[in-house]
Amino acid sequence: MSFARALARPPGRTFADGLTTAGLGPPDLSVALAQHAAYVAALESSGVEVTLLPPDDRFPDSTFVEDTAVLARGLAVLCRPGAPSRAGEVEAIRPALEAWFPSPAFIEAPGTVDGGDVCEAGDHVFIGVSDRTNEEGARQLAALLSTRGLGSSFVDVRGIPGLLHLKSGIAWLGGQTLALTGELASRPGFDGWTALVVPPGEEYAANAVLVNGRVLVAAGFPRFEAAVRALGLPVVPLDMSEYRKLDGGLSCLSLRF
Ligand code: CIR
Repeated sequence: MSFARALARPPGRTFADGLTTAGLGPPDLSVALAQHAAYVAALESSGVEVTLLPPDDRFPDSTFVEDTAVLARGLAVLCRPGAPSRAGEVEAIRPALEAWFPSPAFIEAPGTVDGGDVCEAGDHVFIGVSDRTNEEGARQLAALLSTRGLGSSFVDVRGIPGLLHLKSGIAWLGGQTLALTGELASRPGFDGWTALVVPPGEEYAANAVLVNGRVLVAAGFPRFEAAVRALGLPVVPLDMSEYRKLDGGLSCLSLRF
């Protein structure tokens, strides 16, 4: 996917209070900040101009900016996060987004959408129905995307252990190729797509990001990394240990457009 810009927000001092199911212990803020800086540098060296927003201690999960909006083909949809503690993040990021998207659309109640449940794959968008994104929110989003010529389909990801959002288990790798965890690959909805199934034990690596011809991947998953390289795609491994402790991945840390 080709991106000129991205928004990102380093974690704030309350980061360790973020939502989590990972059971990996509390994150270390100074390590997280260093990992964030490396992530931003990787985007910049991939040709993306990154606007860094100030840390926002009011919202422990606010570094996961991806969940606040869906940006596609000049359209910005401000989300309605499924977790009550994250609701205020949308208003907090709205002015920064409006600098680029002056007339955003909105997900309206009772719909909920987390951006992490939305996977753009060329002309198609997969929308995960999860514990955070409900069917009403998914329907509203699909209608908005269709105004930009984007087709969409829903993938029910509820009940998959360890999978917070759709994009915790899927990445678009260009053309018709998707990286998919085994669990997700076995769900309906991917007919006609070529699946690169993430090796068992390396599921966390499925949350990779294709940026201007390179793939940002979480470091420490050698079989997945080799499989992506075998597709002819350059790989940029990034240490994500502290974000993983809060159920977060690479895609969550930026809004790309
Ligand atoms: C949460 O539970 O909302 C955060 N701790 C993690 C959000 C990760 N975001 C994403 O996968 N897009």
